[in-house]
Amino acid sequence: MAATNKIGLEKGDYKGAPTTLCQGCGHNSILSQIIAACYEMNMAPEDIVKFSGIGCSSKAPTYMLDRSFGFNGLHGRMPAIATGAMLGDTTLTGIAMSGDGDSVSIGMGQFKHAMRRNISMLYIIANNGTYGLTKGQLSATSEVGLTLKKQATNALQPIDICVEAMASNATFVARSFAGDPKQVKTLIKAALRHNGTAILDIISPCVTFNNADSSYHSYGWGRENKNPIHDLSFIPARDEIMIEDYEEGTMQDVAMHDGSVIRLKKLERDYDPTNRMAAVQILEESSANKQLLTGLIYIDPNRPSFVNTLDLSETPLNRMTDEELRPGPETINDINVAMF
Ligand SMILES: Cc1ncc(C[n+]2csc(CCOP(=O)(O)OP(=O)(O)O)c2C)c(N)n1
Ligand code: SF4
Repeated sequence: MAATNKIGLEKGDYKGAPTTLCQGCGHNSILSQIIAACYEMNMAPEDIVKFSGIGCSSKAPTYMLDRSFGFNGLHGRMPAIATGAMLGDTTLTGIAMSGDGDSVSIGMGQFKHAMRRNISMLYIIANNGTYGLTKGQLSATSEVGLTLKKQATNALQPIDICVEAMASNATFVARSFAGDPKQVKTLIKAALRHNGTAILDIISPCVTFNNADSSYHSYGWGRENKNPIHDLSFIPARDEIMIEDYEEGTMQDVAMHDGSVIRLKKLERDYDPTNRMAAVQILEESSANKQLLTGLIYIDPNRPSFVNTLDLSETPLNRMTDEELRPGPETINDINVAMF
């Protein structure tokens, strides 16, 4: 008999339709880690809502969590749909999957406003430096000098997703590589517990259109240039925090709002992901040194999410009656009078 988690579900209960993405596509490995994280965190699929835009990456949510709710938006417009849904039902956990074309080329405005508002959701950008679905055009994250089949050589500066996230006051900024499933899964788990927008920029190679070893979004380049800033583990609230065999001074714990903890084990350098200036600096340094910096780059677990800022009622809006949602002219009048 297949193993079950604490809510009695098998891993298969978290799967979706069979993938139609190319074999070896990084997006498939990201999907596997989302499925594993939700299973291991004992999340009911019915309490999850998936969001996406347009692209191979945005098709991907079809291939996971088929018992969850799902919205597939217009190209680059997913954050607006997610904003509405996450305000409409505050009991759900949001998982957004987008691409560099979807979020950073056509959808940059929407992407930035989601972070500014701090909409509570895991927001993955499966970053392959190309438009895979439309057969391999250059994207806004393609590096200078990248030459793609049937395309000119890119002469324009790339947009760095994590730098943009920092500039937009995102409260959780991380980068990973689809070829590092352990780190991807740990970051997904932490992001699912974050009370705000958790940006996960995952380099996710497009094996069909952008996987030459010299390309910054390929498996070869990622494996050669990956530079993790720490070893991560995630300890859910209620699980006993085990004392592990780490040397003093080599570890840092960051507490999440629900009591879960992200434990960061120092690798080569001391790095504090709650230090905003350090985050901006390390991103600039890694870009200058042409390194694929991975790990939890920045976190602010204390800033209020959009729902907290708006001070929404305990009862989700989608559970209220028409009378409760439209209080009528007398109530509006009372409110106006009270404001004078
Ligand atoms: C308004 C609009 N413009 C252009 C397109 C064509 N189009 C579809 S997907 C896509 C890019 C997808 O790239 P990305 O988000 O990086 O996803 P990938 O396929 O690489 O995973 C484009 C330009 C569209 N569907 N709608
Ligand atoms: S075309 Fe590229 S991005 Fe699309 S499924 Fe194939 S490998 Fe993945």
